[in-house]
Amino acid sequence: MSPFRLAVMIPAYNEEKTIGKVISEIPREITQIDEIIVIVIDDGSTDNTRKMAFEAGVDKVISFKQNKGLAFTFKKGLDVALELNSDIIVNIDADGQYDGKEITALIKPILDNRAEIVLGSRFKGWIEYMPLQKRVGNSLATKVTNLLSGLKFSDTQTGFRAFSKEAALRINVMSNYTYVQETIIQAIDKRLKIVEVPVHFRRRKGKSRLISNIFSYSKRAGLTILKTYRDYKPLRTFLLIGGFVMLIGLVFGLRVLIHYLNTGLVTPYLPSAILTAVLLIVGFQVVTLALIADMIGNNRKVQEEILYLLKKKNLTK
Ligand SMILES: Nc1nc2c(ncn2[C@@H]2O[C@H](COP(=O)(O)OP(=O)(O)O)[C@@H](O)[C@H]2O)c(=O)[nH]1
Ligand SMILES: [Mg+2]
Repeated sequence: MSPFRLAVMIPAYNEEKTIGKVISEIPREITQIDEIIVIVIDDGSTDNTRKMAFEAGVDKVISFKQNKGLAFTFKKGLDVALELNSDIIVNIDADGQYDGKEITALIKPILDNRAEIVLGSRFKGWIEYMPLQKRVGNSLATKVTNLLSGLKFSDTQTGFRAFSKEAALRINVMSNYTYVQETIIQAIDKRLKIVEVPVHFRRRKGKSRLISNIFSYSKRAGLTILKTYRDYKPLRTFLLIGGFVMLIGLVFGLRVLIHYLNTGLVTPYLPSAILTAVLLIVGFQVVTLALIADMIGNNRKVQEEILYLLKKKNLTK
């Protein structure tokens, strides 16, 4: 039987100061795991991230020539880990905020066959320091993701996660910017069991690489969340929009109708009547769009299944 392998991937962008410590904290032995490989995906760092990673004993470094974004890097990390025939893949940030020693607890639900994905929850765990802005942003993003996914997580933004091989094969990250919510929404749609494990979150040394401005982050992350929802729930998305437009049309139409029934005249309410007609037509068109979007969605499911089988065949042995 081939050895049971754990890959720990670390996306890093100019993290020379912390990457060494992150790597050194990763356990080199865990019961039930035969082999542990540490992979750094260096996203076009212009400092000594690569060098420091090697000094700390990393097993593999993938370097991009230019910065490609965290989500792209994450996707590449999953692919590389699968190519190395990993059975479990852990993602940990390069800034040292998460503690690699907790990987043992993080992967336990997968080893116990209780989960396909494990989220290291900071909010169920212990937060040394998180600026107010981020606290609010995180809780807001978690609420939105929960609303769209219909489940109740405490921390959907965490960068400390574990994936089974099956989950890694199933998930297709589309965004370039952030993978955190997209992976959760997809996983739920694909019926991959997710559990949360409490983790420690330390104060960040140095400035955030990802979030320079909370508003621009919210905009980009929000757009990614909405697009993912649209892609995975096309029928519901467009029915909601179309239905809403038609409902407003009906509200205006009701006035016209009541007046017409009472007096037999439409003329005093002509603007309302025109508005009603326009809203009903537009709403109806969006409802029709829902049917087409649903067909495209079904197509996507078939394509994702093909991609899964291809990945399984080509990326894993
Ligand atoms: N690959 C890649 N990683 C990034 C990028 N920006 C941030 N990261 C990494 O993503 C992780 C989270 O970023 P961080 O700056 O800690 O974000 P924050 O903790 O949410 O403020 C860290 O390991 C960063 O090195 C990027 O553009 N590309
Ligand atoms: Mg961080």
